[in-house]
Amino acid sequence: MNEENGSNSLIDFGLAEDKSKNIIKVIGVGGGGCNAVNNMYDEGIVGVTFAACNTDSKQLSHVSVPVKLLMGESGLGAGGNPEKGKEEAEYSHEAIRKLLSDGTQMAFVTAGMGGGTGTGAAPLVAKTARDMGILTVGVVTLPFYFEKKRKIKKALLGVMEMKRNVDALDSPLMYGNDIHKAKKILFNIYASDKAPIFVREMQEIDEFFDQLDPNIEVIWGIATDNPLEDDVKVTILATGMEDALNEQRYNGDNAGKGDVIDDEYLESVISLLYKPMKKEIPSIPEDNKNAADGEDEEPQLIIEGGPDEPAVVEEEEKQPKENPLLRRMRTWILNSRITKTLLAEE
Ligand SMILES: Nc1nc2c(ncn2[C@@H]2O[C@H](COP(=O)(O)OP(=O)(O)OP(=O)(O)O)[C@@H](O)[C@H]2O)c(=O)[nH]1
Ligand SMILES: [Mg+2]
Repeated sequence: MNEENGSNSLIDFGLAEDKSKNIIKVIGVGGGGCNAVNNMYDEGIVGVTFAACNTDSKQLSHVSVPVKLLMGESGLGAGGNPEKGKEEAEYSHEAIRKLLSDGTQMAFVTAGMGGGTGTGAAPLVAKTARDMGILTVGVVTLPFYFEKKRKIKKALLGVMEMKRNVDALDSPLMYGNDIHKAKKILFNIYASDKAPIFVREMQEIDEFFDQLDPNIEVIWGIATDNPLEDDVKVTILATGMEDALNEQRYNGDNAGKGDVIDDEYLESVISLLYKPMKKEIPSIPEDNKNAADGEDEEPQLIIEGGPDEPAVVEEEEKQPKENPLLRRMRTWILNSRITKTLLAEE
């Protein structure tokens, strides 16, 4: 019933407000976080509401998400300083609470770690949500390796702070990335009315899930997305994977040191998370081509464009090591008409 339209009748056929759309909110914090929510908003993702929070008024003015919150007073950004980002968020604590007081029951807080706002303010936004009893998930990215270690270390400290303030932190970069070890998967398939999903394609999905932990908990759904036309889009949210940070903490040299986070620890986490992608192709050197197995020989690198005939290398070996989750998905995509995949990171 709608009392606001002045009707006293018992039966009111006026349009009811859809309150369910407020249940899930995706909040972008900082430049990277706001870019992420902006992309989702522009893509027309339905069923969730978006909010963009930043300390940088200029960046915020370019965001098309209608709900925006300028945190802090200056409007000038946090200049790469997480402490400043945190202070600005603390200043706007009440406004953050208000933003979440619209019936939100689940919040995804997303940020690019490594700058000032996302790194410093996102944990506070997450804490505010969780303190309000909202199921809070963090989705963060770490800097690219080319952004260098100083920034990566700053980002890792932010991630650790984030972990303390969310119910299940998720980032494809944060874990060993092995979806085989996932404990829970939230899975949605989008197809157009013109080209709905076929049973045959559902069997492909079966095959994909057959490769995962048999005890995995799967929640899934199908939704219509007509602009996809002949394509299909899949959204996967996988949680419960091995956490490289925790593994290192409990199994590495720092095991038992509690919350001590020193440079050595950060260095060791970086070497775990940023494994170099080597494209080394072992080959038998010309002189030893006929030698039995060449067991004692060091594998040689083939220099591309060299005078020798190229070694015949299995396609599998040529491929650089990459995120197994993405590789799995790609394998799967090749077998079906799914051409677009949206993962938490992409
Ligand atoms: N993939 C991707 N990563 C981004 C993007 N923008 C920022 N990032 C990442 O997020 C990190 C933090 O950058 P920002 O989000 O711009 O920083 P901020 O949180 O706004 O912090 P300040 O500007 O210092 O207040 C960067 O180091 C990048 O690794 C983006 O558009 N795409
Ligand atoms: Mg910024």
